[in-house]
Amino acid sequence: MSESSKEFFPDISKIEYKPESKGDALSFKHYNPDEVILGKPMKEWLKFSVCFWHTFVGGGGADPFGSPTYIRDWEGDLEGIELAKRRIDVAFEFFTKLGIEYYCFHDFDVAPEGETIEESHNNLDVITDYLLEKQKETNINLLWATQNLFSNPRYMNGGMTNPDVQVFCYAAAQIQKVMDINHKLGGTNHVFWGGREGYQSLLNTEFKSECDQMAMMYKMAVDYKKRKGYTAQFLIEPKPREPTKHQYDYDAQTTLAFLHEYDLIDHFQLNIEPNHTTLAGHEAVHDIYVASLYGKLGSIDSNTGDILLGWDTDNFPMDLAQSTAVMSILLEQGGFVTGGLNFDCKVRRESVDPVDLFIGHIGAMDNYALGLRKAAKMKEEGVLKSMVVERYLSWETDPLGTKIKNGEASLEECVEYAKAKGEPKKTSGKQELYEMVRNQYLYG
Ligand code: XLS
Ligand code: NI
Ligand code: NI
Repeated sequence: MSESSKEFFPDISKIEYKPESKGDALSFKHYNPDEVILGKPMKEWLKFSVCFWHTFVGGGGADPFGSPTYIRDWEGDLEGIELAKRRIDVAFEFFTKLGIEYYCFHDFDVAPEGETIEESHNNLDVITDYLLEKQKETNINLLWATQNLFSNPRYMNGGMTNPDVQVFCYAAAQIQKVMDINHKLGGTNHVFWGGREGYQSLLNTEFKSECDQMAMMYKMAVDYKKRKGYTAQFLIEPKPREPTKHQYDYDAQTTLAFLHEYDLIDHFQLNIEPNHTTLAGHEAVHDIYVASLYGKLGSIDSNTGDILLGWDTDNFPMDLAQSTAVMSILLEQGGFVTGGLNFDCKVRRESVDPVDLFIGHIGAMDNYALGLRKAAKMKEEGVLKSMVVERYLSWETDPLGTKIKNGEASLEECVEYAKAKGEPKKTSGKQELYEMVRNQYLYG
């Protein structure tokens, strides 16, 4: 039964846009959902989503060195399905008060895993009936669902890439069920994140067989989707390591190469998480940029790492330079089609108050809204863009440049050209100038 009448954050009302309200943590200074920026309301450019796992399940702030630091009073002594429903009630109040219209989950974030596949499926059926009711009541929708193929000990050696076919088939049962419930809930994407799809030691690993297995699972999922007439967009979320030492979906370029290799490229897009990108040794927006350039940026797990900690710390994205860079890429590609900005973030273990959950999201939403405003101004004025165009101009103005690009030139022609022209002049890359101009937009 829905307990919708019960309020879990009685002291917090709907978060409003109050640009003048300095010092008030519970209002937006920059996020004005219906304000139109470059032809679209802010909420459409941003398509914010809350992740269920860090915000309503989590480990109470536990880390490898310490026990949980907080408990959520609303959980009381509840267990099983009752606890699951309570968390959903709290979550929908939270989404509504924040004005966030999408959410995401792993299968066993929202429903308890049973002793058998049948029992788990039954729990998911009960819970998704409940979620559907909530979605209808609030008009808050599912951005994506995914299967947890990493927490249960059975997956310690991988899910899709497990050496044991029995485990592979168990993973298939979860993937199929998530496809079914995602369809039932109208989810627009289905995410695959391979935390244990990789290896700890090459000594005991058949690398190529494992990648072949993963591709086969994807092919079967694509086939099932087609037969069922499902439409959710498949997304792979790259991450180079953690928990496994090496994960096969290392980064955007590696994942795209995998999809091409196995002829799956037309069926998938990418879900990019900046904290994974930095873990791969790239700067935070690198994978978002690469995915977008190849027409494969489906969705973003918006978060940020801590430069000194290095791991997937899932901090709320509060950095304006990063949000502006992300929004510049999104403006360039015309926004999201099926995806959005999902906050795959958790409050710090020291942030023990329930209100901190609101503050984390509000701060990050505002940071993205301001990033959108800055990026829109940069795009409209086109200063940085024209500097880059200028830098590559020879490829347009020199007839040989166009010929090479069109694949019509030979190596001999290039050599002749080099000889005729002699030593090229050194052209400054002007990085400092680019940084200065960018800063004028960010802080000017
Ligand atoms: C873990 C991932 C995970 C995915 C969904 O690092 O970010 O949370 O988003 O399985
Ligand atoms: Ni993620
Ligand atoms: Ni992550």
